[in-house]
Amino acid sequence: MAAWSEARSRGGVSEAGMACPAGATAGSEPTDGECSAAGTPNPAFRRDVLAGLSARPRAIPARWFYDRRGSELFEAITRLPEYYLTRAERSILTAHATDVAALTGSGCAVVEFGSGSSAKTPLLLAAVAPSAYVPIDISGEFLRESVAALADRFPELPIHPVEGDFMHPLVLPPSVGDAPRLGFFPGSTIGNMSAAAAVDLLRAMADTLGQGSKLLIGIDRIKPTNVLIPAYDDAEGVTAEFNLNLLHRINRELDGTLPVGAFHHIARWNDSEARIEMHLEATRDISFIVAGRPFAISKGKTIHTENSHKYGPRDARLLLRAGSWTPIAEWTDRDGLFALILAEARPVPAAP
Ligand code: SAH
Ligand code: AVI
Repeated sequence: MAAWSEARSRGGVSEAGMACPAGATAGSEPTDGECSAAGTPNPAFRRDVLAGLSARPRAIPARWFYDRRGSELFEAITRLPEYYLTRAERSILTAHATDVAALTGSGCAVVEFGSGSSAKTPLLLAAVAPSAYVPIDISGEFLRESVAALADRFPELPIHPVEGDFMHPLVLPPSVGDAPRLGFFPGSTIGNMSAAAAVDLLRAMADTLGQGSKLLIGIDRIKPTNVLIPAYDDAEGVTAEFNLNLLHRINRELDGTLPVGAFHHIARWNDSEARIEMHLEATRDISFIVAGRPFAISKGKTIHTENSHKYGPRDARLLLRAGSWTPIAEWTDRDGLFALILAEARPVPAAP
């Protein structure tokens, strides 16, 4: 919770419909590249990249994948035959959105964390008939376009997009009012965090949404590596392009000279951590500049760009409980690949 409190004083969110600097909380940082003042690199991106390239092992947080191109590439990934996650979660929502609505009731405000294209969201919105929808995403331009498409489909629904980093504190737009809150965190984006960061985020979500609110969360399950690895290293090379786009983004936004062609996409299963790791491996010794600073990487060394943790059914429920959420219902797809869990923010009884 310390990180959350510290971040709270820094701000970090803005209503996406507004110009970034005007909408942002005082002292907040821009999110995607377009929100930077002309020619000024996003300070948080610059800080994370310089720190990540200086650290050993080298690692850059996965949230920086999502500039406009990164968001488009992720959408292309969701349509790949190997990437079962989106199809599985969509099939669960198709089959069970009415069951979700029976437990949440109608008229709640739906707050979606990492909404991206909001492509699956209509399945939920149509079932729960919400009073408002608050999509939150770091990828500002993509968020605005997704909201425009959704507004065409749900013309009566008040939509309050928030551009920002959901790891930073979030104050819901006042226009959301007092309606009960339903958090929606699909896609297994929770898996992109360490367990500690996931628990902090879940607790922060419970604080933001309030006691008695509900959370519908998608969590990918542990499964054999012959299914997992192709999902993160597809035959067409779209995931490789998604991974390498981070280097293009660094070159574009931070005056980088990274030779992108000298890096190779890697997806590997780390069994003891129960996660897929994505790395960019140097195929030769490389020297380059980022934001005026010199760096070097030897052949065979990597930049760690993403973790995608997978959870067994009990692990997932334990994670939610650790994050202050009590699971109340759970659904899976026909093949048990993916789980959608409905949980409630409840005071935890003092007894063991
Ligand atoms: N929910 C969609 C998209 C998942 S991709 C789906 O299920 O298909 C992950 C999304 O989360 C992207 O749109 C990305 O821009 C957003 N995202 C990742 N890290 C974020 C962060 N720290 N704060 C806000 N949005 C974030
Ligand atoms: C958004 N997130 C849950 C995706 C995942 O599966 O970890 C991002 C992704 N990375 C590679 N492919 C998709």
